[in-house]
Amino acid sequence: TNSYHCWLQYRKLENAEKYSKIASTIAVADDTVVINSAVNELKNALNSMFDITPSVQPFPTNEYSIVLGTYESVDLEEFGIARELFSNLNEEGYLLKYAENQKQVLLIGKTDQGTLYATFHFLRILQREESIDDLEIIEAPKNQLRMMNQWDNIDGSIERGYSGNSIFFNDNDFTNDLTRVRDYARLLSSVGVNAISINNVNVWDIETNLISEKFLPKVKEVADILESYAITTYLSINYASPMELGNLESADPLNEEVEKWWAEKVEEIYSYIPEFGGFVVKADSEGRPGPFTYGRGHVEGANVLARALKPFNGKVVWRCFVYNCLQDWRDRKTDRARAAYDNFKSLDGQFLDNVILQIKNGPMDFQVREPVSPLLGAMKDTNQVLEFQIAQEYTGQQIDVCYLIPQWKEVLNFDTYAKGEGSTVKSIADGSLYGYKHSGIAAVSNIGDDINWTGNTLAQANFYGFGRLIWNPDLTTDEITKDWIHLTFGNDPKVVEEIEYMLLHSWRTYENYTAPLGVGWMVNPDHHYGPNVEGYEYSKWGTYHFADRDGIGVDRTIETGTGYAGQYFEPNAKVYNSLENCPDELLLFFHHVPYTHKLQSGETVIQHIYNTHYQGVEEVEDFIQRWNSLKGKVEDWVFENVKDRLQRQLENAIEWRDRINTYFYRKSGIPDQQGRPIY
Ligand code: BDP
Repeated sequence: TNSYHCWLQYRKLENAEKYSKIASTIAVADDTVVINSAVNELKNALNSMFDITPSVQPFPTNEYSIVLGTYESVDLEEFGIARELFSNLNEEGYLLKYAENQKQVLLIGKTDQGTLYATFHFLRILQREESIDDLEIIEAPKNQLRMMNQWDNIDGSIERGYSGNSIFFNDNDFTNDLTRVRDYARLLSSVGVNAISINNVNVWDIETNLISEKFLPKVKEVADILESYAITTYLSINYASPMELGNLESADPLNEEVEKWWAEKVEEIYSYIPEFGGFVVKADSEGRPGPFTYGRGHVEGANVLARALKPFNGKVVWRCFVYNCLQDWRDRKTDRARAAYDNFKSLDGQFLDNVILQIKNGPMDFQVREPVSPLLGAMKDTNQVLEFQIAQEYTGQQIDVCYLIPQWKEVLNFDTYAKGEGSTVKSIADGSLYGYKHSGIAAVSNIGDDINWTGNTLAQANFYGFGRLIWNPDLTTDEITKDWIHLTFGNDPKVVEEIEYMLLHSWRTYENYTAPLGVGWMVNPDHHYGPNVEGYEYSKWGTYHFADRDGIGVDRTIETGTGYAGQYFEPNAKVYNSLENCPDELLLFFHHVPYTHKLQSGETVIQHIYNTHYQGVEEVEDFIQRWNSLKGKVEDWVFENVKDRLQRQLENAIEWRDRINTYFYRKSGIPDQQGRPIY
């Protein structure tokens, strides 16, 4: 199936003539590994889109050509371009320009990395058959670190993976054939991702050895492939490594032997991989070891690693997903939502400057609807990176279609008011609000070794959209979505219209038939697919909805609740704290209310629950009709793939609807005003 190629299909062009002048020659001004990757990509793409074999020549050449180089290797003055154009661009920026003589298309990076991105951008233009007559585009990424986190285990399984096994690991080793790693690198760099951690954040016994001589040669092989697409490799580490690998008696970050062990370990890693990026660390979280064991905190914990990495320009990505996962549900004052802020806020300014705190977008855990984490923006002297989850753990597991770009846009545009009005999350992530030295956006990957990478082919849109969006958070959802559909499915207007409709409505639809009004959870424990209203209600994870016969919701107000609402800057704190002003979609996240409470929409909570759950199922039925109308217009394999998953989505939605509606009907005793059947 073509689905393997995702948005890099390089379909034959319908109107190839308009570019044919320049498409037969590639003129190359530099010889670097990254530029060679760009040349190869371009060669193969032109071959496939134009059905020609382009000749590759050194620049300069007199031929009509596509020129690949950097602003240092190509004499721009000769093309009437001022070099200063590049002085304001960051290292990853580039220029695309049809030279005035109309003989050369210039793909010019500030560095070779920029050239690679320029090439992928140009290929998008060709595939979408846009005019190049007035081509002049200057681009640079807004975010510095644009990172993918694999949750791959070395046995080949993937934590929260919904599309097969790992492409990196198999049977307690790296996979023999790294072809797919190379193709993955192409997909990543085509959307501008520049860093990756290749193993799960939960590092168990064998994975601990990834930083040992047993595996480092293999890590190097993988890192070389990724590096040839300008992607820096990171590893997740086990905080207890000094004990497990070094036979030390402790992993206390203030112990001198431990400090020395890390310093030597890091030196060893860099002797294999000079371009190594650093460590991703999940410490003192969900049973993983960390500095707490020794009476130390996150600062001491992270800084010992940072000191070791510093001489090599390495970074510590320290995750803030830290909470008490063994809490007593009867203690209503313990609130998991508070945890990240309570753990980290007071540590501002104490981390070394190569430490970056990685913070999930919401305070709980990637639910379909959560408020933005109040920790984002709350530490002005500490580097922060935002974490999204592309893997659809709580959003349909790549069976149900749930396009997350609209959700991420809302997060990025959210105003934290950290430094007054306009302190958006995107301005925190891009480092501009506080002048962070390092910052950016990371996400949990949704790919595996399924032939189409993502299980449901429509889930490719989340991967693509993540890359494009974090390159430039100001792109509109519409632009990103249209690009993905055209590149993946071609230009048939009916196909574009139906798929766009489904994608753009799918997040709301998923929200409609699952947990209502921001309260979250209500999923089956452990695997997290499908409804189970009380699945997490009486357990230790801190994930409750407190539904009883009188009402539902978590009181997180300042006066009578957990006080979580007070973690926000004003006016957000006031808005969330207020029953009247709290947005409907987050009402039950912040307030415990009777079922008859009237929402801002005018509906009661109970009637809203009934309505949205009927509506959610109807919307999935509508998606099915829309998709069925595309039979013969999209590749058969893809048609069947999505059709099959939509059917499973419908079953899932029905089950959710019936369980939720029945549960709340029985609890509240209030019938549906519209008299629809409740089972
Ligand atoms: C949760 C997942 C769990 C991860 C954890 C994390 O259920 O598998 O290990 O997040 O982010 O969403 O560390």
